[in-house]
Amino acid sequence: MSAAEPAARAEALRRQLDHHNYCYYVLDEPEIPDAEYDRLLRELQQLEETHPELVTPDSPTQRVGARPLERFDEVAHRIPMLSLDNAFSEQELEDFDRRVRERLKKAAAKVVYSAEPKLDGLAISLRYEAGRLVQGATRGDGRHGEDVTQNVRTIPSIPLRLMGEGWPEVLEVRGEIFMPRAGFETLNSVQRERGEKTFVNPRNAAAGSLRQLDPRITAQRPLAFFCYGTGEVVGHPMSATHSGNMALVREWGLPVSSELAACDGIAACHRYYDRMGGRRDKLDYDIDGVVFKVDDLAQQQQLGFVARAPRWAIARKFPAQEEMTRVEDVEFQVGRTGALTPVARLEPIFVGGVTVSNATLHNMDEIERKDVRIGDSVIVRRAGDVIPEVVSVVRERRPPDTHAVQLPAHCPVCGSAVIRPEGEAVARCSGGLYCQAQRKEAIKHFASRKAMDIEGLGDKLVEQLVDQGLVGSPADLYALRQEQIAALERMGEKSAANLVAALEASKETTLGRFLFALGILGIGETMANTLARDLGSLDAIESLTLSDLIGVSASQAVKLHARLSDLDEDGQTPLGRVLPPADLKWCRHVHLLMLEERFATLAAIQAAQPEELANDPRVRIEGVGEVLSEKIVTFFRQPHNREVIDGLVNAGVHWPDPRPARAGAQPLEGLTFVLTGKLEQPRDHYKELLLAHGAKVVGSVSKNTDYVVAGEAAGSKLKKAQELGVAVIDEQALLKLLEKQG
Ligand code: I6G
Repeated sequence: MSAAEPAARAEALRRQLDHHNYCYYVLDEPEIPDAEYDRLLRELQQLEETHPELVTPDSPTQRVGARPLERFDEVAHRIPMLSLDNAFSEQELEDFDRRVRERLKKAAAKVVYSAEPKLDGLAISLRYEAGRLVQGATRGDGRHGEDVTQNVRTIPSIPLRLMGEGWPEVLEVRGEIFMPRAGFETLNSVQRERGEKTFVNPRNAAAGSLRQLDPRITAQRPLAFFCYGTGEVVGHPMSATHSGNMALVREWGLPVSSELAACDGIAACHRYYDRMGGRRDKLDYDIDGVVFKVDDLAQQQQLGFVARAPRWAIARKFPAQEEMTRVEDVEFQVGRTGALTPVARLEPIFVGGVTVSNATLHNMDEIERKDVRIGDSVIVRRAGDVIPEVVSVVRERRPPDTHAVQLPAHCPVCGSAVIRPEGEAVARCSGGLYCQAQRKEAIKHFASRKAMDIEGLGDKLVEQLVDQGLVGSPADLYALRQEQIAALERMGEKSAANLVAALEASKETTLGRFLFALGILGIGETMANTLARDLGSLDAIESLTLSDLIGVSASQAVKLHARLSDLDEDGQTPLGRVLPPADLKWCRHVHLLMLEERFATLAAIQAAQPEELANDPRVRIEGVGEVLSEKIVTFFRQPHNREVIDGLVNAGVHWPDPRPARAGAQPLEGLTFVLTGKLEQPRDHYKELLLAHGAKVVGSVSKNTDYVVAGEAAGSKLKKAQELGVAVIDEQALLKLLEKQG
């Protein structure tokens, strides 16, 4: 390479990397795979290592690197960072619009507003000089903030240099730094794994991450940025409207919300607010309202400011999703699988648009982790349709007379012992179907849409049937007589007849649905279908043994044999009672159970040759490991479960062979489908058809997907399929494909 070549190559690499960074973080439309990006970055790093004189401050290699600070310096904002007035009702927004029109002397005309969601993050000002990022500052008191330049440089969606050309000599942009929800969840699970403090919400996580003195910590946090306005601008006329300015900064590579829209008059603002409210929980980030701004900058100037807020903008807030209240008591609810869930009984509080008086505490580990005590003041969160939860305790408000939450020793519903295996977060009632709560939940699950799909058998009806002793297990449902049902509360002849017909119709099902309906711990809808497809019949599933599913290799068998030979037991001890040897990491209780299944006692094992202990599993089912194997086999060994299954089959529940084409090959075997968008028939219908033809149906698109079936309004999955070059077909094409296979 000549002397000029490394410099030219470094600049070319910087341009490419800036471009791909923009595609990935700002447009959310990557053009190259991550590995290719990493390769380019490595090449630039190596080049800069060999030629340190080529390193520029805005090189993508220089996002992180500065040393920790002792403290943040103060920054004076040349143009103050204002705050916003709030409107809490439609009327307050109407009043704002009336004031605007009156001041503009346009009382009879409509004003054009620019609208965008108000992100729940931290306000920031970014300063670019000659297109280079030179400063990032927090809002502070609006006149003085903190210099967090080192930290904002680590945020990938913030360009270190502006794109394109013709940008102002000085460009200050204002916006919000936030943490997307998915990043927040990942960050908290990492914090939890490391035994470190978790964050209460994405906003606190974003604030905590930005205010780190060590930029290397900020760099590891999934922060993002949206620009919502400009500050000082020198050497450029900019646009005559706010939306025009946002279009300009977007061209220069700064991220602007894709939700930014113009609203012609106040009625359009109300519609925008309602629409955004409906989508609030589906966005990737938390928002707490919508900001409306007079779009015309000359009009903005005419309107001016009052105190610290512009007269030309307002935030119409959504109902708060977090509020403070007091824990009056903690009770335990018993679920279908016997899991005890602690539920906080709260002093009623209006949050997320409804009055909440119960909130989940998930499990005992969560109670310990959050240190929740009865009598505490807590922050409760209710977002959308999600079950309200206790997020944290307000420790400063803890009164002296709080008391600890105790896990009950006995099930609050049936009195059976409560078991919490060591190291497990979930405590369970050991009562099984003897427990009314589990019975009710098991029957609700059995009847549910994705299981036996018994129309008209809702939760309230199940509760009545169980409470009145008419139904004790799912099999009893099919013995119900019309007059028994008609005599129940809120039932009549017609609804009873409908339910009897629905029960009759539900008898014709699929093996996958039937297995799912049984409610075996750990067997969700997908796994039930996999078992049905791979094993083909209920008989084959019922007769599975642990050694069919779990293997012990020859070398493992030698080690196991040596350790078990050391044990000095009475010769008759069932292996299931022997603890797995602590020095054999791979060996679990289930391996001993498996050997017990084959050898019956420890003495028999000790007498066997090591190679006799080794075995190959007969069936390998994707996703079935040691834990699930034990659950499946244990379920079918319980006499009461077999009774229920026999009862159901005797009542006439039946299904076609899930592998009708087994004699030949499964026509769609080996193909993976994703269903997305609005289809004319329910997705489950196609899912069952595809599974019956041997295909796999998964929820997300990857390079391993063969077909994406896209209906109306298909969104990100369709986009991803197009990016990855996965075949996209519509519903008609899918039907043709299925028809062709017969
Ligand atoms: O705090 C803010 C959030 C969002 C804002 C803002 C905004 O626009 C979408 N706009 C202004 C003008 C101000 N604060 C002062």
